[in-house]
Amino acid sequence: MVVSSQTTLQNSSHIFKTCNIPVIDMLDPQAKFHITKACQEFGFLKVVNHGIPNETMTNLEGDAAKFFNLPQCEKNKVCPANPFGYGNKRIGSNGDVGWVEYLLFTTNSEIVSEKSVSIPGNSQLFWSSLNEYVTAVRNMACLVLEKIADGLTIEPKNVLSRLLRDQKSDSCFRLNYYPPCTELEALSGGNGNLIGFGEHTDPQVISVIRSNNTTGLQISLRDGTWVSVPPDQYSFFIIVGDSLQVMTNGRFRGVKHRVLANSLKARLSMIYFGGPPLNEKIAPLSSLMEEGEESLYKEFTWHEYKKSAYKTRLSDHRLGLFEKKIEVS
Ligand code: GA4
Repeated sequence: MVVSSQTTLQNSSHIFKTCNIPVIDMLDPQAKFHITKACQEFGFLKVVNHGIPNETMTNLEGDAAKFFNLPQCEKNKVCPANPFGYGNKRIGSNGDVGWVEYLLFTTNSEIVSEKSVSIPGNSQLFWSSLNEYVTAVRNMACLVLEKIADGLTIEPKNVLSRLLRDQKSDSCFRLNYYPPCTELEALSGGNGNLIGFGEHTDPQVISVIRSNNTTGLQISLRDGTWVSVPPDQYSFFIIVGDSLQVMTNGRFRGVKHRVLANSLKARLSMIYFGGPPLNEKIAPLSSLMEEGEESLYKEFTWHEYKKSAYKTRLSDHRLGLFEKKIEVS
């Protein structure tokens, strides 16, 4: 495992540290151990040597940029995100706002449904770049999950990846566009930190994020400090979701992350959220539990968790409702 160098990074008027984010070389025979360690310590890691052609990323990036550069009235013709569709500043339906525009799609293990969102113009190229990208990234997410199973020495090897490969996998995909904010100082109330996408954990199993070369993404370390993640358009970042936290009975932690607006450059990110089928029970994997170990969570299905999560605000501690209260005698 390589660790990225420690630097500081200027994000508008505030200086945020960047930390030693684990970098995993997928071709390294030891990758399974490094990934597992990174998921335990950070819930976050960067993947290099992933084998996904750069073209797969840049094609979609180009098509997405074309969409977000359309006149506002054209973008407004796309169905408003509820939750799937085009969104502008409003995130979810519980009052969260951010300096962001987005397209949110639903996807199972095979295809990003064209029915969920109607893209203006001749959208065939858009859909083909999108499906090519999502297929490649899903395969990579499955490989990462298989390495995790291996690293944790649990059987079968596909115990986690099967959730994303299931035909009924309830996954989604999001294109986020953060326009440069020239009024950043004024809008941020003078502290220079305007929220692009507010702090949150992802409810699913695993998320894979790729962005253009613009800063903004930050993760929260276990001690609560926010650190900036230096952008890298050739790599992918893996985020542990709430469901994986539960399946590992808290050995892995869903990482809190957020995006800050940038005053100069637009940020464009693409995120695949790998989720289980709706009827899947989300519970600690029995092959991982030690003798006498009890689940930290109440029993629930992905459908129950998702329903509850979509009623929360971004920064809420969504898993709290499902944690077993420890009795102190
Ligand atoms: C966070 C992860 C994904 O982007 C998402 C988001 C969803 C949305 O944008 O509609 C949510 C958010 C996310 C969690 C809490 C609820 C639902 C916005 C929100 C306030 C698509 C997801 O699955 O959960």
